[in-house]
Amino acid sequence: MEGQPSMLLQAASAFHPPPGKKITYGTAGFRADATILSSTVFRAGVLAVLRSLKNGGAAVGLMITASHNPVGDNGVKIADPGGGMMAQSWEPFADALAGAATAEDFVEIVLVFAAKEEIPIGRLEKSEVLLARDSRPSGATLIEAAKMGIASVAGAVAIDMGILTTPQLHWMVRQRNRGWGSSEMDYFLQLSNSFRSLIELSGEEPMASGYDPVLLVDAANGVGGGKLKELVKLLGAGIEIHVRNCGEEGEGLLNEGVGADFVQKEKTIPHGFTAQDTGKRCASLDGDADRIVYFTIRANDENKVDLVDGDKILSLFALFISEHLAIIADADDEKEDKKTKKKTLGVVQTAYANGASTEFLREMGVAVALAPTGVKHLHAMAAQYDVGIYFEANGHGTVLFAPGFLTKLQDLANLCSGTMREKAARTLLAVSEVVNQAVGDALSGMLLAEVILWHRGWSMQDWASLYQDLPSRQLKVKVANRNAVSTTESETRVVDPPGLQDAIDAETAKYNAGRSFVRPSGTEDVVRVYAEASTQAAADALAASVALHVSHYLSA
Ligand code: G16
Repeated sequence: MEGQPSMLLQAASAFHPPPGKKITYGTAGFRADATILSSTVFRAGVLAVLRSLKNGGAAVGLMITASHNPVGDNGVKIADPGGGMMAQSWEPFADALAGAATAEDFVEIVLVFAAKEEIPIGRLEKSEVLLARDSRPSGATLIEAAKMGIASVAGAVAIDMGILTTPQLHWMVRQRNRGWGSSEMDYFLQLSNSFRSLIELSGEEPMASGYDPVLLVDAANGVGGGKLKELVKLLGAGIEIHVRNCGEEGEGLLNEGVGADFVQKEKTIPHGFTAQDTGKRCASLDGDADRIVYFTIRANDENKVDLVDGDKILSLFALFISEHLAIIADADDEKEDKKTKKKTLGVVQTAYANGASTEFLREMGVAVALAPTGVKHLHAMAAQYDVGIYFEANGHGTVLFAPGFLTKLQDLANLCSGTMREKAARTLLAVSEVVNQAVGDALSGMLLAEVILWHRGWSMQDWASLYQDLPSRQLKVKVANRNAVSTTESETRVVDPPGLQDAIDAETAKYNAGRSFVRPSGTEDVVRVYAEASTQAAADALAASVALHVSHYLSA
């Protein structure tokens, strides 16, 4: 073998896939115990270069992170040139690459795929991969494996952006490919400037405002804490953010008893927070800061929190945005909408969305679509609207603005100078800047939530009482092979193993307002169970009985 094939083979021969363990491309990329990941990460480096070559050399992102997983795990997320997750059509190829048993097999898979897809590998054509990692100790070695993968393709350039949050890297990829400023400082300035614009556009704080300028943030002992502290320096007066669980000496382990996943699933106070924080507005990020949930600590119930999850963040955003869309709408717009049947505002949720949130949004008159779990699914559906908001209950989400709609807003702002419509259009333009349109971003989502609460003069109680959540429970079931479960209808119905769905239906029928579904996790080695019912005891009982059926149907 000569040239490119030989370069690939030589480099790939230094990495061996873990024997007897299949690492697949899951909900958000590859994820596994960090000690068995180096071959997968090396191969993901090659994959990212091929993605770049396929897109004419545009920058692609490769993030080393395992997000909400324990500190011993790690993983890879790949950002496409637009800043979103890697195209799903490439996932089977990603699986084949990771699963190739030998270096020779790996090279053959690469070359066959490149020939089929007409990817100019080995011709020294421009290709670029932006790399970053979160704060996990294993990231330092793994990023070197990714660099070796990138270097094994002739002409490919790796740019190491250092330690970042996942959304920062996605944002940088999107910016760079548009020829816009893409440094970390550009990111902080865009968020802080648009935050301050939104505050100015909101005018005076409402009389008798219930908004408390103090916000306590649990940063999951991950990468988000330090980044948030940098951002806070640029926000100016009016908000006082205290960051805890930044992963500093004595603060504890990444994602252990802290962070958005813990708070949302356990509804329990994270480490670093005490009864003294009762009643304060608190928020939790996850390990790579692409999720956020809010909470307050319950009085007289020291361990428990009242959760304001992704569904309520989505509802808050939808209220604010639809209010502003209503101001700018005119008779012509309505006619046009009827003609094209295009909805201006739409929201996307998953089956995990609390039933009460979906009802609240529908009552608001907003179109609600259901997607399977995973930002990649929600993002694609939200992109079909002029303004699309997507959120998973676990706190992943953002707001997308169609490029044509942004132009329309800009024109309107210029035409209607001095009117309410101008102000509303400028507010929506600033919203499009404060949110990270590449992917859900805890820091940017937090700024938008804060602006809206400030604008409405709302306390956490005001926000929480938008609607009353139906009691729910989530459980994880460890099984021999989670992939023996397959689902349909946006993960709400089980197809395999046969009989399991009937058992779930029979259990659900026993409960008032009961709803339950199960699905294999794409990030952890478990089957997830979700149950909702009219009381907490009933939701707990339904989840427990469905979990037993899962264990039974998947045993042996
Ligand atoms: C990732 C995905 C999310 C998904 C979550 C859990 O989040 O980006 O869209 O909700 O995994 O997925 P699963 O239920 O399949 O384990 P993160 O924050 O872990 O990257």
